[in-house]
Amino acid sequence: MTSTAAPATQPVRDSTATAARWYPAVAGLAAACTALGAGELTTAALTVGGSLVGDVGSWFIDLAAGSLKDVAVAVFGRHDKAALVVGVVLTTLGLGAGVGLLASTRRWAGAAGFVAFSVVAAVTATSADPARAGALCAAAAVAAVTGAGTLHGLLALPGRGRGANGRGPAQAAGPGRRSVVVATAAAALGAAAAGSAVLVRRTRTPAPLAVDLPATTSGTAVAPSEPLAVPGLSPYVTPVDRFYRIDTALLVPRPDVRQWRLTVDGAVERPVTLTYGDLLELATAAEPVTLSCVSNEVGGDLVGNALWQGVPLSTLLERAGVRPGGDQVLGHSLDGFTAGFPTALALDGRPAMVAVGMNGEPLPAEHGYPARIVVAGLYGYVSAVKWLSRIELTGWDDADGYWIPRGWSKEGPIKTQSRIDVPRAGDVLAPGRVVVAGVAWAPTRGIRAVEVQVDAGPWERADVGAVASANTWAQWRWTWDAAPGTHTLAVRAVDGTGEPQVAAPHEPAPNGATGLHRREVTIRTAS
Ligand SMILES: Nc1nc2c(c(=O)[nH]1)N[C@H]1C(S)=C(S)[C@@H](COP(=O)(O)O)O[C@H]1N2
Ligand SMILES: [Mo]
Repeated sequence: MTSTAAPATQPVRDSTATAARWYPAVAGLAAACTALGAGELTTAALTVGGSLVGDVGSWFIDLAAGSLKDVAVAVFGRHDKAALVVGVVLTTLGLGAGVGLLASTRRWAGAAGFVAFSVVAAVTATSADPARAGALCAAAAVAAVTGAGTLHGLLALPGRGRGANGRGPAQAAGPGRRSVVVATAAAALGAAAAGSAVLVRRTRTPAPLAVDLPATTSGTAVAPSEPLAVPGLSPYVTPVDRFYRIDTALLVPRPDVRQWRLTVDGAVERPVTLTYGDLLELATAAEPVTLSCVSNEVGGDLVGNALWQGVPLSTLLERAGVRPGGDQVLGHSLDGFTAGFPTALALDGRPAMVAVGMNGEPLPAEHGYPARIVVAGLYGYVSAVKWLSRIELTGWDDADGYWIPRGWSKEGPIKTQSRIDVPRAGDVLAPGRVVVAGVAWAPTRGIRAVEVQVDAGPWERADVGAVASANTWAQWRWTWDAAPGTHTLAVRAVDGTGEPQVAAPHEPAPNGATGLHRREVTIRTAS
């Protein structure tokens, strides 16, 4: 084969020069890798469950939560959290590359860059997780020293200043192949350290205690009567693995329950402190309660019904003795989240408890292990504190929960809502008998009636399934004699007080969406 390539010398010199230009960026990136790894390993060694990267991410969540008002309660649901961690890591690597480039002309810039970056990381992480301030600052310092040292070493490698082949003139200033190999090794070492940190964290994380929930002696059993069974219809009790999850926690808190305590304090006669064992012993009440997120859109799935087992708040408040002025129950989470609601609602007879069980099992980590608050009829953001550590009694105006200064209403009663589960949007179905089914909820008020409308036709009564109590959603079903064409189905509910669901559309902010759920389906022409 005949080569038409240009003489080799010119391109080689060019690529050497390019490599020389980019080598400091590669070195900076590698140094950032070692800094990240060292920082993670340090937090993993010094704390249970801590992470420098995680807490920088948490700081970002708190920042974003204040500015993205419309979506913020829901936005940090699932995948976004992984994306956030990746974002923090990529930003760090990018900044590292930048510091490397700066340091190639001004040596001091390497150390200065890593120190400045670590100070920012320490400050932001500590503001998100003040309880771990010492460990986070130590980790940031270790990261700074490691990063600056690695960068300095990589930029000073003897291979630098000689051609890639080791024979070129010094002016070509390409990095030695060895430098690139060493930089790659440093990056790999950093990645390995970060990986080990994950393992260390996992081994240091205490496993949940294997406990049996006590037998329940009060409360409401889930209705034994047969629920509506329609393929695609939400089951009356939502299985734990299908229950929505919403919280601001980047890393799920996993406390050691042997050390964990719940305190009830503030405006009380006698502050009370309970261990997990104390709480389990008292947790003999069970109630099915439908929980919903204020960010749930009309037709959305941020709602679920579970059987919660726990200690009635009334029991705990009685023990502590609420003083005059203690008219807000403010729950505090281990991760700093707070939510508050009127004390009167904890004592008006509705299910309001510190729950330790969900659907007959101890609470899963994602849903608040070891204990959380559940109050029937209130959106989660004003009540359902997970990873509960403290119940503080305060004056109504003396403290606000996490979401209140971020633009959401101080009070959050759940609005009456209904949803079509089947048919699915866009379904193409045969004409004739079509089962339309879904759920409707108005916790504490209950559902009196559900009606379905096809196009601009009359509102038709649906069958409403049996419920265990007015605090849960109800399944509903309606049989439609469907004619060919494209049709829009709509649903509306009437609550137990006779009040119809609000039909006017409104976005979730600031206190819950309203509007009717509609679905467009196509019915085939009979063949
Ligand atoms: N610690 C903590 N508890 C929290 C939250 C949170 O961000 N942190 N979010 C609340 C919100 S907005 C809702 S809707 C419910 C959701 O509970 P779930 O994830 O068990 O469904 O938890 C509430 N409890
Ligand atoms: Mo929520």
